[in-house]
Amino acid sequence: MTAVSTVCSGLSRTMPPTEMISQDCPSRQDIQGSLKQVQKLLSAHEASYMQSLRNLKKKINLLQSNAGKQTAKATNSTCAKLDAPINGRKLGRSHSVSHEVHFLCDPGYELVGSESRVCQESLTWSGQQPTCRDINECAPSPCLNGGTCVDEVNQFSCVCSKGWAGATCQSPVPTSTAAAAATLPAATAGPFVRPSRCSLVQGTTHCTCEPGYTISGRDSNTCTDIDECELFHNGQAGKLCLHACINTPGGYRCSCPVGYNATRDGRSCKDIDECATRQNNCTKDQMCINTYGGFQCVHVDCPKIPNATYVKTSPMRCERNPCPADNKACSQTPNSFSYHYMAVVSNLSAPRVMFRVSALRPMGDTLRFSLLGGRLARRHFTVQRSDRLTGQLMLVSPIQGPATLEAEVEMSELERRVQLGRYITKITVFVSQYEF
Ligand SMILES: [Ca+2]
Ligand SMILES: [Ca+2]
Repeated sequence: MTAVSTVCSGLSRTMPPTEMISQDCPSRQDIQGSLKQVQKLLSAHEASYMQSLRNLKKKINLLQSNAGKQTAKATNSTCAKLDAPINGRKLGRSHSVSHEVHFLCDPGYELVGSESRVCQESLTWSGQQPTCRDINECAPSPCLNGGTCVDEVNQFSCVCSKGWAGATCQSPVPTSTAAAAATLPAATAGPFVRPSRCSLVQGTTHCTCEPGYTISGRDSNTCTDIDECELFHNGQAGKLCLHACINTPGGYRCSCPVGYNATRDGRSCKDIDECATRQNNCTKDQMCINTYGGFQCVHVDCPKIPNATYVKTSPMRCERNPCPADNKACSQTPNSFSYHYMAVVSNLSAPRVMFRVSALRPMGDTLRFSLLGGRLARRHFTVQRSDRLTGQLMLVSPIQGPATLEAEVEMSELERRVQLGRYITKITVFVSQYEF
């Protein structure tokens, strides 16, 4: 009855005073009608309340079972211990489910097999155990004039055939059977041309040159410099220098672009790590990212998005402040933004995995991974799922440097197709000008 009286007085209260005079309290029929409406309203409320309760119960059950699984995992959910490859290293100590280990080889060795392996839910490792294979420095056939190449760790040596000497068997050996020596005057001057040394042996003249020179043409009195750069330029033997070759009188040398140092063998170039050696001008609030041939100073500013505010929780991460209750616009904005920077060389072969995004403690029944970002990112990248909790950013076509590309991977959590959370990972890829 209280409901009825409330309806009656409620009606009276909202009536303008002029109408109150002309209208009495509602009839019995009106009251019954109103009562039915209130009952309907109540049962609708009751149903929705019960539904919320059921949903809440389900979520609590889900959380409980997840927590249970995690305690179970914590006790015995590690993959078998992995060893570092011989002549290499293993990065990452955790052998728990969804953790990753990475493998590196010592200088002079190259990795064969999986660069990284993930401990899967089945308690087995993904991929293949890698090995470190000695890089074959003899592959470009560096020994000249029939010399035999001997591959050593991080270098090579040449066993020269008879009559040749030098690091790459580039120099003819003067004949030792000289009976009498006579030096003839040089026909032409200049550092690339030298007089030959001729000896008279049993009535025949034999002429030889200094290392790095050779007798060209019919004039046995003149030695000309061997242009090693030209000789190896397009030959099947491969390139003498990783970058530029400079011919010098009696030899050659390799040069590297700015930002690289020559390696010990003088033929390759190694990036200078400006970030580790303080050869950078990044300010205090910037981070130095070493790139091939250079470096980048980066600074993360949290995004400004309507209806939400973000705060930096680490130099590379912004998290959303809690949304006010019932603010749907806020709850649909991303929960967090993470920033990652990568340096790669130009023309890196594809397909390959560039980056992985994993959910540690996912909510809801479904995880979805997708690639956001512009046309350029879509031309070179795609996002794939690698296991239930992990999405990976794949390079699908090689990138010609120099270039800077940005890709955004979105991970969303859903429960019965309703979005619970969104997490954005922004990956910036610095591509070098050269393929090293
Ligand atoms: Ca030369
Ligand atoms: Ca660098």
